Amino acid sequence: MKHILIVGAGGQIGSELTTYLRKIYGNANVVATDVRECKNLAADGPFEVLDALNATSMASVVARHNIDTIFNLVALLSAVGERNPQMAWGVNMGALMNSLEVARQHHCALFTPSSIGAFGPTSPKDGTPQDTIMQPTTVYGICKVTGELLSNYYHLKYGVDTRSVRFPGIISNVTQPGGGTTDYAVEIYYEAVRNGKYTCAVPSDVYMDMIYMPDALRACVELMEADPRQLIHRNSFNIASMSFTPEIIAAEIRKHIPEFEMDYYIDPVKREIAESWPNSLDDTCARQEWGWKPEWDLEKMTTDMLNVIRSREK
Ligand code: AKB
Repeated sequence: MKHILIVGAGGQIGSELTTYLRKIYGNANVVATDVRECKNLAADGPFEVLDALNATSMASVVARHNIDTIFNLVALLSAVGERNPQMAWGVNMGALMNSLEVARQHHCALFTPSSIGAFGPTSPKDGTPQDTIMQPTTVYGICKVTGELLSNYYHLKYGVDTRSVRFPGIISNVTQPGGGTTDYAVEIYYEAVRNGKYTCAVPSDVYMDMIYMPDALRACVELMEADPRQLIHRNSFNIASMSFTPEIIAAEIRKHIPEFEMDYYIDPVKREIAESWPNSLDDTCARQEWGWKPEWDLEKMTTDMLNVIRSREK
């Protein structure tokens, strides 16, 4: 990766991935784009307003900046997708199709995140394997499975260097996620610090895989830098680092804030989605094919999240 384009850089992953990549590859070599102005991303490197649904504009940015690697981070997440499935399909698949085509025409590598949402109620629940039944029941999941297949197709048919990981819920303290089922695991830390209590929309006993942002960012770079000869899979790798329920994360927060209280006001859409997803993924293939190894667990992450949020809220 020498000249990188990030599409959808204003979101939860993009806002931190831009900074992370700029530190590694140099500010001038990482072009951040989003459908909206993002002053923070424009402050230390190239930024352009780009509608990912406009393939001509995307191709023009790629050509002007001599891009060799594209990160397509445009996504309407699982819960918001259920409110407007047609729009979710249009945005998620439109951005992917344009990224694939621009990558094919301009000889770029392409990273597009998939998700635990690519699995569904018929997938094995515990230690969900890399290659297994994938029949998601959300439009988001259907986009992710289609995206994985289409990305593999572009690799097999046109030789495009497409790669991807199936992200768990990502927990971070820079940009809040929006419209996801796993968002509770971010909100809970902010509410614990600000108000000492949190009302959770996901049932207390539902396990989902989660990952701390530093591990998620490292996974993107390590996969894109991996020797292609080692990759048996491409789109998309299971990665895992921790799996917990709302009750378990609340108990971890209480180690730092003993008076922290949590109650529940269940969102039926989020309940159905959360219950349809795996409890935990098996990430053996990512470990074997490109050396994936998480560095953060729930305990370490909770200490860090609370410290960062506390210092910022002072
Ligand atoms: C969501 O909850 O929709 C996302 C995801 C797991 O892909 N965070």
